[in-house]
Amino acid sequence: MATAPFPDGFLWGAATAAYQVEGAVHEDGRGPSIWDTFSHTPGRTLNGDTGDVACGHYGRLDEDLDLIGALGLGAYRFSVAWPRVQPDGKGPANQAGLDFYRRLVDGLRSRGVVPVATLYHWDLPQALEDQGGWLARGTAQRFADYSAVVAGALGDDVGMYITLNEPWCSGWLGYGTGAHAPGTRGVASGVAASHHLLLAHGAAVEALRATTRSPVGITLNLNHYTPATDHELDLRAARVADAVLNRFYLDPVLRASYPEDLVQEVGRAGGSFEVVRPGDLEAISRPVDFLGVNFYSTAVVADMGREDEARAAGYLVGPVGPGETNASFGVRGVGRQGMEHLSTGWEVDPAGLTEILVRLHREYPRLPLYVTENGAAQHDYRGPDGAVHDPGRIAYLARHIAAVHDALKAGVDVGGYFVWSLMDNFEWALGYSVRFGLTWVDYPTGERVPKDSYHWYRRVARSNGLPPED
Ligand code: IFM
Repeated sequence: MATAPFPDGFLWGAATAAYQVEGAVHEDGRGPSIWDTFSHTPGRTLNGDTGDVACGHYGRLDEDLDLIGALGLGAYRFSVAWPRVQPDGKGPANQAGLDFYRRLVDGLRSRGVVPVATLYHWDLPQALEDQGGWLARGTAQRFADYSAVVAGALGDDVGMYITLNEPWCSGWLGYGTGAHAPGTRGVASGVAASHHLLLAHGAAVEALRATTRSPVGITLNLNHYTPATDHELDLRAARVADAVLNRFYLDPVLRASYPEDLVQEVGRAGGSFEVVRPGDLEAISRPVDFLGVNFYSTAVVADMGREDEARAAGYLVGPVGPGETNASFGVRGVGRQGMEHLSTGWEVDPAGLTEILVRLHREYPRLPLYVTENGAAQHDYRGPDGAVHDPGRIAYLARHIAAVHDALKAGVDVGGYFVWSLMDNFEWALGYSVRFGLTWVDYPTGERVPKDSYHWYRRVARSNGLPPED
């Protein structure tokens, strides 16, 4: 019996993404992606790590399916690698690539697990990048064509389709700050790439509707922003951060508009929304069936010119948290003393997840929500007993699952929760330096070792809620 039972049918899942786990980058006709190029460019990833081998998931599919099956999950979220399906980003499908995902989907179904497919988790075919990538408007239609190819092959056997994962990351980190592939910098390019990604989402929704009856949605990474002080500049920083990270993506998809304050801030920062053409917002806002929310940490922000005041008020001033410091917009992320932090430096505060879910329910009503990622990077190690004891991750997950339960009690429609990640994997610019997995991956050998959190999460899934001692 769970202490906090969840509604019947609540989906307990775990997530991964193609470039982070598959490896086999040259096998069976896969073409290069922007992350192959980026990770092989000196200085772009920590220790020069690449996804060439990653977890070797491509070659260990059966073993990983058993790992998922034994976990007793209701759903498994994976991403399809565009360059495996269309090596050049367009044209006829590479059958071997589609076959791999067919085996994955069938293997999940035969174990009673609902496949949830993300169509774009950042691995744009390099051939498309060579023609402008997400700065080129035409890439949106390429994405819709590719989405139709995938849905044509996998159809309704995929239980839910997610068009994009975290367009803020692929648009803003990829083409704004340059921290992610392809490493382009500039406010104008960050805005153009984000807009074209959103156009791609809208075009893919239309293509998917014509191909499958399965629900279609999008996943956004969202943060709850708190101003460091009630000084008007810090209040402004929190509003701007919210506009740039949250409403930039929420509003066009769900309200067919870009927020007015975002348009002004982008103008002040030297960019513009000139790429937006008549009809674009209608196309972007084609109705979706659900919204995926990725949540890891909360963020306290200050005005960039008020760092000394923030320090004097007792805050830790440094690069804390995902995406809070946004120099182009004068926003500085600060840390609260005494808070727990993940090994990425991100501040742990599960109340922020409840806040986000309740806010979405209030401001964008009648939209089913799924927590499509939530997880903890920890300093894991394999003990002398060969096991991985990760009480910190269990505590983090338990607190965030309780936060989802609080949102349900407040009347929010949350249909599922997915742990990031099923297994340790390639963490983008941070390479293999951080581990988020329920399963330890021994990178030199590829061996999988379920951590304590894996066994704990199996009990959560089985009892449909937190086990009594949590
Ligand atoms: O690993 C990433 C994932 O690819 C996207 N969401 C956040 C995770 C942890 O940083």
